[in-house]
Amino acid sequence: MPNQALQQWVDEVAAQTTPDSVHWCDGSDEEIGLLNDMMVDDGTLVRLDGDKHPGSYYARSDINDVARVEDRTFICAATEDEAGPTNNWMAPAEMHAVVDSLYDGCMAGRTMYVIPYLMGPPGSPMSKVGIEITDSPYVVANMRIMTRMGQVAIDELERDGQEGDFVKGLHSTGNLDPEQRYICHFPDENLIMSFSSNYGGNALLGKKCFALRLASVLARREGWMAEHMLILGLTDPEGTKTYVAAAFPSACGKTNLAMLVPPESFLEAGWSVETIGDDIAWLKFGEDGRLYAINPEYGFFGVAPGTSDETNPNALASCRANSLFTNVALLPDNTVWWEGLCDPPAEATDWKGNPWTPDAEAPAAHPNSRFTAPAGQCPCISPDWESPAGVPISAIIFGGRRSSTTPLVYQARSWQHGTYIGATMTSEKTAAAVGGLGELRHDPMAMLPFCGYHMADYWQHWLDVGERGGAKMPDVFHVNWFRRDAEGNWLWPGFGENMWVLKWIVDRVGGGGEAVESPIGWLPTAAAVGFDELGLDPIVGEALLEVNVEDWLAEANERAEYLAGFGEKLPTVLAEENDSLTAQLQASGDS
Ligand code: OXD
Ligand code: MN
Repeated sequence: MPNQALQQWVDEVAAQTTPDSVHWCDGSDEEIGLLNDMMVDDGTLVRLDGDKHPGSYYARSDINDVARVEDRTFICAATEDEAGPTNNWMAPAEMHAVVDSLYDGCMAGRTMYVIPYLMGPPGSPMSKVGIEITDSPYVVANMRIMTRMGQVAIDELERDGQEGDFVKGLHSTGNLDPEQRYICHFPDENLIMSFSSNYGGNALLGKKCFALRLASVLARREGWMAEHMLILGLTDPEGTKTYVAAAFPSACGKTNLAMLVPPESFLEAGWSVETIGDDIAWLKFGEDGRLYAINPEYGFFGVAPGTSDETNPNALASCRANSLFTNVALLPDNTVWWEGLCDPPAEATDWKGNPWTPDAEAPAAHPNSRFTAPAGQCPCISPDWESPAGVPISAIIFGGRRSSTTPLVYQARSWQHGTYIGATMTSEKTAAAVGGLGELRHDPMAMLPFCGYHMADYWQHWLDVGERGGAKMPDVFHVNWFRRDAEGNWLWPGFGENMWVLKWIVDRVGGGGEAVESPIGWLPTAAAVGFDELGLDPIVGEALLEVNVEDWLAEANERAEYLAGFGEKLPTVLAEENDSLTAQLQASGDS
């Protein structure tokens, strides 16, 4: 039986949206079987080949509904200052006046699904409950993969004895009109309202809306961190485990890094890599004063193009069965294909539903096409991935797509310096959000589209957490797999070979690893990151680790302007870190 607070909210929503019926999702196999059958019958889904993709389905979105819409995403905090300059803001009452009426009668002729879901492992003090109400069975099918759905969430509410303590998410497909598309967050009401989009990041409300935007607000209030980070575990040949978390902007390879297959030489030596999560980490202090992380999600919502047996065999194995594919290409034998998977098929139906052959100019799969796959199916999923206590984090890695300037890897001198590095991260834009592909933009801690409050307050929160953790805080690093030469060729092989960089990071947190000081932080020696074993041309090796004084002075100048844009709220230590970088660059240029 649902509790009173929950039943009351569901009744209110039903009275407003006037669905034909209300269905409480229990997350069972039987329930999803019936829903999938229904969606196959009405053409929402195509059932994929039962041998090659058992229990899996294919979907196409509306062609205008393929990515997150940052310009239509709002943080409706009480004041504009609370939302800060990086968020769209509207006062709660004003936004309610705009969006509430969109829901009047919007579910007429449809079924209203009530999805109780749990973010985090059952029984974890870090886990939290959400309820999503939606009129989209496609959203239900995705949420069932991405979250722990059903009684497990209701039980958790009861265990806490806080029956009203859930995040409300109200979603309707509306008519998919982009002009009516709104993704609204009301931090003071614990409420998300999403209208007119079925795209994952806009409609699966447990993910970006709850686990990052609203959770970041809760985290600040309650003294923890909600971050756009993968979590992975590395075991060295002696059997010592090191867990790291890494923040990269959307579609910059978090899923690939989280499931990395080490090169043969590492495997032979006894190294292994385990996945805990590929997108979101909630981090909290443990009793020993260290930061522990859980993955609040239950599945992967991964970018399909570029995923192959070479680049990420573990992701492919994860989505072989019981998965959902959206906006990839469909083959005549009811299997799926996307650019980069393998050689192009002779014929396919593209993501728009049109016939496609390899001489077509446009790709067969949308660049932001996705697979939704159960995390438990990942061959390298960690035995600790559902540990209620989480895993202790030894290193935090920032990264972005930078074709120039930023070296392969460097290490911050302190937590404060690391916070500065995260705060001033920039990356080239990807297809995960609408607009501006390839443009360089600031994406602090990879949280630009996901921080639910003032970005400068968020930086202060990082600094405060660092004060509290002191010497027990993780070491901080920055990586860039995407540096190119003058002809545009990648300098670094990436993928499995990123293990060389991870090994250096593990060595550094263990007190070893050769490093040299530079104005931007500690750099590895070429030998410490395997340039010899990789047979890299020394010129390429030098370019990968180069800190060009002129480029970096220009970078520091631009950063100074960016930071100044945050006005009075900017923590002064971040401006000081930037001044110190400039001074060190100037000194090194003079010598
Ligand atoms: C995602 C994103 O889908 O960051 O994870 O856009
Ligand atoms: Mn993401």
